[in-house]
Amino acid sequence: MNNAKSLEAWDKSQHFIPGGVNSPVRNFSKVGGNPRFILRGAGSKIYDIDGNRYIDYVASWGPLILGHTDSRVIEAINAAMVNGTSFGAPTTQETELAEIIVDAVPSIEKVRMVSSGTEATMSAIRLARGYTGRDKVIKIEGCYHGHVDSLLAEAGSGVATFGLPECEGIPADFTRHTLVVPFNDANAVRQAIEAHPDQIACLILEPIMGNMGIIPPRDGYLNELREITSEHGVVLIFDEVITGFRVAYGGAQSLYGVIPDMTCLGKIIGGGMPVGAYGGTAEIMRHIAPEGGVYQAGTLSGNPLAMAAGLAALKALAEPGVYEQLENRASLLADGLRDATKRHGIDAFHSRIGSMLMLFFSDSEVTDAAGARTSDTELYSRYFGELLKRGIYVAPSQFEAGFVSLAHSEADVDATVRAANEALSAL
Ligand code: KE4
Repeated sequence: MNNAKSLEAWDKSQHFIPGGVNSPVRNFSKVGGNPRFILRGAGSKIYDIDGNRYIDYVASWGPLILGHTDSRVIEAINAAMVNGTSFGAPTTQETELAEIIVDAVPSIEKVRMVSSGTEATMSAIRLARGYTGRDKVIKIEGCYHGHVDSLLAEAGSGVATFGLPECEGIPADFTRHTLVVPFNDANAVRQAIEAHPDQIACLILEPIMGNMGIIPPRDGYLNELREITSEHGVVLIFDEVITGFRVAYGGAQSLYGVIPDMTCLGKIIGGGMPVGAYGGTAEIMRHIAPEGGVYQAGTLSGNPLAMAAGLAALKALAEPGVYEQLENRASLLADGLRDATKRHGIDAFHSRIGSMLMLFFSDSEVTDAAGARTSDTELYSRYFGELLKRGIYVAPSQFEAGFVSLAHSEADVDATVRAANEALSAL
């Protein structure tokens, strides 16, 4: 597979852009090799500037649940574009998208649009702090909520000790109010709350972890979190930036029947355009400016092109049979990959919820971040490279998720399973 032009493009981009990319995970540093510079996408495929074609399971990290260049989305953007790209004034399309989200997501009575998932989670915890008058937040080890200073915290020495900055540039003070506890351990949350009575504003988590590979909640875990947080007046925030409209039209909260106080969204609701959103009960949301005293703003919030793309995407997802098709295609793929690792005698733990799936090269079940970290990431890197050679584009990191779209055909799945068998043989 020739990738001379991608190599040249990367060489040049590194002169002007840190790491040559506008988001770290794209530069293949976790898996080695050079990033492929993409020319275009179409349906389930992407094409790089050397003319190589890949079946794409990254899907722009989740947004493209309809596949690339879905005609409904492209036409919606084109129609919106001729009227203007941005006004900085309200449009009825923002209200229309808000209404769809309110109707679809059980926890959301009112919603504010922003331009990224990071903005959504950052604003949500600020609102929870303003609403409760409390300063501390609890997050789950291994959950990623965007690059929010106070949420880029790793576990302190003990359960009830405060988080430590997980990267340079974050003052220790910024994570001093952040408690970090393991996933799938409701007791740890109870302990952290009881150790700081009336001081915890919120608990924020991905209801299905999608940034450590994919780790589903244990039976009853989310229900217990709902009970504990209600008991102590702690705002429960589900970060559904990945899972919103992905695992079900109403997100993970509708799949598991556990309704948080607030929800963060992104990715799919923008149809591939820059978007994020946070919403919750009207009682909480009335504390956001201009109604309330918690400030949040954004030049391109509710951007007309993002609204047009998001509306087209969510209307398409509201069609009957959509989630059944996603489930059928993804389970076909997951079964094929599971058979492949078994046939090759390679220890792997396969994880899938709906159309998001990932495998860990591990001989045991992965139920939290610590478990994910014991998986063989070096083997994953080699597997990634062998798949890429064979025209299959999966996440360039073990600690991400794979996505099946409505554009993935059974032929795509068959081709992927065949390539996976060849890749595993080559390991
Ligand atoms: P953005 O700011 O990247 O739009 O969203 C941040 C975010 C918030 N919450 C969850 C659960 C997320 O997964 C994300 C971002 N996801 C990553 C990939 N897992 C985006 C890809 C990237 O960082 O390049």
